[in-house]
Amino acid sequence: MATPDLFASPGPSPAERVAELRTELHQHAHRYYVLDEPSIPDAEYDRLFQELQALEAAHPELASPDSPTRRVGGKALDQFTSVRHAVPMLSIRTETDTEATGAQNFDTRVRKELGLVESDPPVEYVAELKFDGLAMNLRYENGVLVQAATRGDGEVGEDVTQNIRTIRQIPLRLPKDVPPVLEVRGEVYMRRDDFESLNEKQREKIAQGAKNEKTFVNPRNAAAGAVRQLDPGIAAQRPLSFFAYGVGEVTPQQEGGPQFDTHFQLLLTLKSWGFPVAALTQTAQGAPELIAFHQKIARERDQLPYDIDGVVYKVNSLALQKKLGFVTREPRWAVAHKYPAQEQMTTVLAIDVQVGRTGKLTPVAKLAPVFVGGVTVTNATLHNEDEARRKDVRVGDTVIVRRAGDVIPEVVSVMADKRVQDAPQFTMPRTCPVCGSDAVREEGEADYRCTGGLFCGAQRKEAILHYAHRRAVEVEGLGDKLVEQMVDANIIRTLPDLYKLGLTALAGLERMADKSAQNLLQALEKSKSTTLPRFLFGLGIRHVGEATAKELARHFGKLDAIMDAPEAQLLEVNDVGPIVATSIRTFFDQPHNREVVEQLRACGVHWAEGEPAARAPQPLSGKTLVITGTLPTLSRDEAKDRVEAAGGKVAGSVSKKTDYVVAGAEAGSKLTRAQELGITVIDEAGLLAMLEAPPG
Ligand code: I6G
Repeated sequence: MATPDLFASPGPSPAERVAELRTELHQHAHRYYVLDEPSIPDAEYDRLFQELQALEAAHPELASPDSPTRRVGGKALDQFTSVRHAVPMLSIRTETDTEATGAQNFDTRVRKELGLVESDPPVEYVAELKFDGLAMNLRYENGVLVQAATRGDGEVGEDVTQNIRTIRQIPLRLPKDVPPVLEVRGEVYMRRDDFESLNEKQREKIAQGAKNEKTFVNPRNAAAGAVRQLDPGIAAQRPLSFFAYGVGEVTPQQEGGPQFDTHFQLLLTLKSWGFPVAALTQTAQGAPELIAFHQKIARERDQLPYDIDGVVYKVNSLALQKKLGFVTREPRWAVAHKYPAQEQMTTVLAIDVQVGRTGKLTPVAKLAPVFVGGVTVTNATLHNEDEARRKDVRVGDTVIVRRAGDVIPEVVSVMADKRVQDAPQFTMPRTCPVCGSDAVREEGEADYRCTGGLFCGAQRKEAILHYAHRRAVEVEGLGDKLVEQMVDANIIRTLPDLYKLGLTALAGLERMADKSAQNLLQALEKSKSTTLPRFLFGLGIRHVGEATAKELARHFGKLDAIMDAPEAQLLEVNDVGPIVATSIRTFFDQPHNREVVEQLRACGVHWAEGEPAARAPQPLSGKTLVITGTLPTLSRDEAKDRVEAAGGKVAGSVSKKTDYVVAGAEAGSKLTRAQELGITVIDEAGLLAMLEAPPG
């Protein structure tokens, strides 16, 4: 049984809590609406807001006209001219029950208010999207846009006409038949792709030392920043979009002018006048169709090109809307039905560094579990060192986490004012957390990488697959499924374990028949006899591709010479620049990698070693060949190897620069092209003769 805590403080009284909440909400609202710098996620703001609403409902004596619950939005900024709305810009009630019951509750309320009974037909609604943007009132006089104003507190907004004029989707002039005064209401928002490229540009500016630039935490925040940008020139560079969803003042309706009976007709008319209306808008009969709409959009939400935080249901008949009227400034005929929030607050318990299959190190924030975007999240990627530094996430920090769709959750910002004192800055480790090898970040790259490719547990599968590849040491039949199984079953830990496999170990694997096991063992045996370039390539040294491996083998002749070569000597090799030389040196400086090479040799992997290349020209030095058709004895790969070993290059297509075309059976267009260009065509016998011939 839990012991009561005798020393626990009694907690604030309702009056104290109401005061606390009001102060806190005022501060957050100021940051959100006025400074466009939200400090808490919307969901957290909603939670505090609802707590205040509930307290005020339970204690009417605590009501106050300046409570945040009495306001629709934010206060107008002094920098913009204030605009008193001809018709107040209200907000709609939010249904926070994100399940189907949210839609059901709304329909039940509407039917009750209208005095409908069960046997009455379903109410017709319009179902729309609730964009995550800013509400805007566009005023047209005689068909010309004369003013654009933000919602502000619902009564008074800000005149942002200059900035809104830069939005291409907003018509500046309307067709002739529109009412003389027409206010169109809708949402200004930023598409996700536009948001990404804007932030990319911001990051570049910051990297180049721009002082007053910042990145934006989400598209809504970026859109708000653009709309309330004091310099319209800058606003014009911020890509905004618009969707219309209703009207404000409309006067007077002319004779023969458009008449609407329903909200849907109104939307169609707005569309015909040139306003963008969301294509997903539809009518819905009763609660079942509202629920179906909510579920359909939930499935499509992540693929939409813009953020939405819910859907909106409105009674379609304007006569019924009038009948339903308003309750405390919110229409009874509309509701916003939310989806689970995609941003939430939580704390960072630790920052771990994970190593990927290819050796990439990724810092990951370990989080106190938080329900966000419909799942419980405990990890959020910090991407790389620069991102982690830029966000300055530290252990113990309170952070905003975002999870949208199937995208990996990420930390969007840190609440610096909640930082634990003396929390140390995160630094990337200089050694791999899995195998202890050096972790290096190459010039011009964002990621640190583990250099213990042959030994590192995280890179095991990739290392084995690469070694066994057809163009490396080649172990026939050793594909990714099999490697996956063998590594997961711990039958092989490092490459040399491959050569210690026996029939019994293999027989235990899924779908491994006796015959396949024998074939694999034979293929392994065969792979022991290889060439130095193949072996070198098979080691998976970063930046050492097939061609570089061949150049290295030709230059040094022996593996030990390569393993011990200082960078200066490596730089003497054709095609080897500083990045490649450093990569080779770092790889062989890792004792674990050298051990693996020794063990492979001890297992019998061998090749013919040669002398360091005499600088004398080779038979095909400087020549480019194209191989086409089927050759009688050599495979395409073998022919390519032989040409390259003789100093030649093999190209994929015929051009004026081609010296010879080697044509086999059924050679097609490449042969025709060679004949057109007058290039010498030879057969396999001709090639073999050239390979034997002395250079010249
Ligand atoms: O804030 C809003 C978002 C979307 C709305 C709205 C809407 O319709 C799709 N509709 C109304 C009538 C209001 N606010 C007041």
